Amino acid sequence: MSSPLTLGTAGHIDHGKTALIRALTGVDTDRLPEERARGISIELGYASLALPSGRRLSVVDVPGHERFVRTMVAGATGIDLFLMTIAADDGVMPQTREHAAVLEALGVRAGVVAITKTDLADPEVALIEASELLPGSEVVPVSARANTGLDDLRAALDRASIAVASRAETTDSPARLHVDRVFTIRGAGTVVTGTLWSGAIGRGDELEILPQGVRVRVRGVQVHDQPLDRAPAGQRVAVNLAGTAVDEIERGDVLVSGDGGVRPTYRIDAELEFSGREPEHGERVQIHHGTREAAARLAWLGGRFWQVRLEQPIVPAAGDRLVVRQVAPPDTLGGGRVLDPQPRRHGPGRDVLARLERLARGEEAPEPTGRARPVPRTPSEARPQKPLPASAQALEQRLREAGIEPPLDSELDAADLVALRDAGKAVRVTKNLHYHVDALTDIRTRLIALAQQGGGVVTLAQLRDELGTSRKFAQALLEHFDSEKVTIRRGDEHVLRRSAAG
Ligand SMILES: Nc1nc2c(ncn2[C@@H]2O[C@H](COP(=O)(O)OP(=O)(O)OP(=O)(O)O)[C@@H](O)[C@H]2O)c(=O)[nH]1
Ligand SMILES: [Mg+2]
Repeated sequence: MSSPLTLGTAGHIDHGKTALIRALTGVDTDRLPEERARGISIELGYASLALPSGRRLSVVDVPGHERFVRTMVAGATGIDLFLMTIAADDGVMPQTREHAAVLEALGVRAGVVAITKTDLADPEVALIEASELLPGSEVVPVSARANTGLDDLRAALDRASIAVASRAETTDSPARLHVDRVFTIRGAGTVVTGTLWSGAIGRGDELEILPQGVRVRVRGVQVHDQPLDRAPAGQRVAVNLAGTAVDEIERGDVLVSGDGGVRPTYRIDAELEFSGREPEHGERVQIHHGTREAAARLAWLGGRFWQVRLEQPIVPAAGDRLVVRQVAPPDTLGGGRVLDPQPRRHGPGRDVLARLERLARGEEAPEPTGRARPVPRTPSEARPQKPLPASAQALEQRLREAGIEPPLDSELDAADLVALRDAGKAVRVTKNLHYHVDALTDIRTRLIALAQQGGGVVTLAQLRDELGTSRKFAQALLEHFDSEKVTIRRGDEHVLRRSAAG
């Protein structure tokens, strides 16, 4: 059997993507009542398409509306080939171009163009526009209404598939799935779906959800509603997870095997190309990676190289694709490739450029200075490690001894505090309160034990008594552990999350 591949639709609103997928597969991917009422796609839709050769494609049907381009990008990451629709009566329109730019940025070059609605208009002009926009792709006139051209389209998709190497050949590599949906099934629990980028996932696997770091076990795997022992990469997979609740995972998170090698990062060095306007140095943009979207500043390093400084962590590997979009008005600027997923913070320079050139050519290029660093959890922690000055060491000692009741930030030296935080020794708990990391770890253990004694629930008064401290400190700590997703607030109670219970 040929290897699994994923096909993504693309094209302007109302150009017949969903109608064409229904004509090809029998599946109406517009499932939401709002989609049916408005006659447009809003969310990603999924189907399975059998080709004449026997190959089966996982289909992701995307919305064309200009307000949902971000959803389109989330659906298009991880696809192997595209099905671009251009309506015969409308021709190339703004989102035809924008989706083409997204596909280009994602490096998805294989695909077929369908000129749709040929029962309404002569396809001639659209055919010419299509071959200008996507030279190198086969163009097939079709009509979902009159059921014409569908066999030609299936045959063209078979031809386009041959040229694509399936990701299933990467089964030896660690598993990585970028989550696009999370839901519960009665009796089964939490299910996540997404396109499996690499590796394989099977029942019993111990995996991790990043960036949260929640450990989960796989209860079952399905591909297009069929249970499998083990699903290889290159297709859409639904994974039933034990050890996590639905509210602990969202679109954009990444399910990885422990040896995945990928880590959350707030910074990457990338090779970028812009089809439209080139961004300014320091410009704030939207970065799309996998199914995640995060704001970032772009620092120009010279040539086509940029450092991307993110406001939210992403979980990339070298070689992953990125899409760069303008914040306002929203538009796709371009995209490119991750060269270094964990660089230090740096500007341009001859050594930097030489190293990035080597990485771009696929050569090894170790960083000049030591690279072993702890996983950065916050942008400030991601700064390079410097030895602590003596005054900061003294402050560390003071915080450690203060334990549950540290002094207010205003009583401390701000520079030393920042140095401690950067070194991972101090953790900000409220706007003006830092704890020593060891004290906080200890408190977390006691909080979890206390909650477990109380049937999974803890109150402010209970934590205050347990720690023998004041209401003020207990309150600050509970808010911190709520935000760290150890507990979740329900009225006056704080409920221990299953993932934290260990
Ligand atoms: N006459 C005719 N109408 C079509 C054809 N294909 C689609 N339509 C109609 O065009 C309208 C839009 O079709 P959809 O398939 O929902 O378009 P879409 O590209 O999925 O739209 P979005 O997902 O919202 O971007 C619907 O009313 C369809 O019935 C066709 O081949 N011929
Ligand atoms: Mg649609």
